[in-house]
Amino acid sequence: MTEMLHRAEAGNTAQDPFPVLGMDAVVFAVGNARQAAHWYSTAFGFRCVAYSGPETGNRDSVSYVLESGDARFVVTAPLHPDTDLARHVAEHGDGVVDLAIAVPDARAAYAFATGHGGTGVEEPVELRDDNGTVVRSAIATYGVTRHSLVDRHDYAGPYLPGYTARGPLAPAPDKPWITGIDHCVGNVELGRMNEWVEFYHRVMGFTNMREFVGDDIATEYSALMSKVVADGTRKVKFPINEPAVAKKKSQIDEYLEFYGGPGVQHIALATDDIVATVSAMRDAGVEFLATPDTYYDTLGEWVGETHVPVDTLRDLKILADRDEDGYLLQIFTKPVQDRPTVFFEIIERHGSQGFGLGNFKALFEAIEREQEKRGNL
Ligand code: TYF
Ligand code: FE
Repeated sequence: MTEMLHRAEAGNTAQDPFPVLGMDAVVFAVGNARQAAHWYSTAFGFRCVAYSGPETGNRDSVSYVLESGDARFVVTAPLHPDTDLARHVAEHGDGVVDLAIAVPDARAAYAFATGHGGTGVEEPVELRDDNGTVVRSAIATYGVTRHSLVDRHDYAGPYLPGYTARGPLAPAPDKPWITGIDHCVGNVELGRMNEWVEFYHRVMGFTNMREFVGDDIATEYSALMSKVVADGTRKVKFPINEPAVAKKKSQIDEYLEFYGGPGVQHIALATDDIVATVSAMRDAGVEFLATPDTYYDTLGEWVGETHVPVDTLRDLKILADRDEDGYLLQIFTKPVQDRPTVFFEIIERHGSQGFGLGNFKALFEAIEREQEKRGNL
């Protein structure tokens, strides 16, 4: 397993050219926002906090805003076929349209990004209501995905002007199952990963994190290459995958085919109690990838002790990995819509700031078993 560990130097964070505060929201375009909001409530334990739709003067779309800990999801659906949002859903299926980033200054962030070759998709605007002002701008990233740059320090409303407060759609758990967004992963076309890594360096001042999946591993069995970029404070982490030419059809190619191009592959959600969270999600009907029992037979030898007994990890099919900084526990859902595109990861970190490189073989074999069932391997 150690041959999988590639370590490179992290970037210098002394002078941050593009300060960020964290993820602001993950915005999903969906076919039916009401049902998506209900599902993220009952199956992921999110709590509805805000709404926009015809009742609030929005004639074209419906949006629900959901929160769990520091994580915010927005699910948005079109009301009419002749809109960009409707065409987006028709072409790509349900998926992520915006990885919105909270910044201290949305004008400065936009100026930096567009001044370094980024494509602006929304000039800085001031959005105002009785609750204050939000300043927002947006730049394009891979595929038809955007990064909104959101400064809400002068705003007290539930989300954005135009949204009205709305209570839970289902009883929310007392203690959130999900505490935040750990990382957001993009899939790009064959041979384009380094261009997108370079994009995040140049346009947003991000630097590489040390873990990556190189050529050698890719052709051996992972069928993908991967590098991770992050802001200077490591609050926003974006791994980028590209397919690799390997023995089998890459899971990344399957995604690109069904999504109709590059896009967000998975959102990793942080938890501080993965056993309770995964148990609750399983009880609610969320399907996770299965890890064979043999994985757990040797787990103790290379991961050592974690605070969760191996038998519990085995029962719930939770994966574990360790590096010199500590360990992490993680698990992956199956795709959460009809198309084999977006899925989620649940992750609990204890020191390790990695991404589970030690699990890539077991994980990719599990993904390939699902690909095979779909006839896409
Ligand atoms: O985000 C990561 O890098 C890990 C591993 O298709 C991973 O979660 C990488 C690629 C992939 C699935 C998981
Ligand atoms: Fe991940």
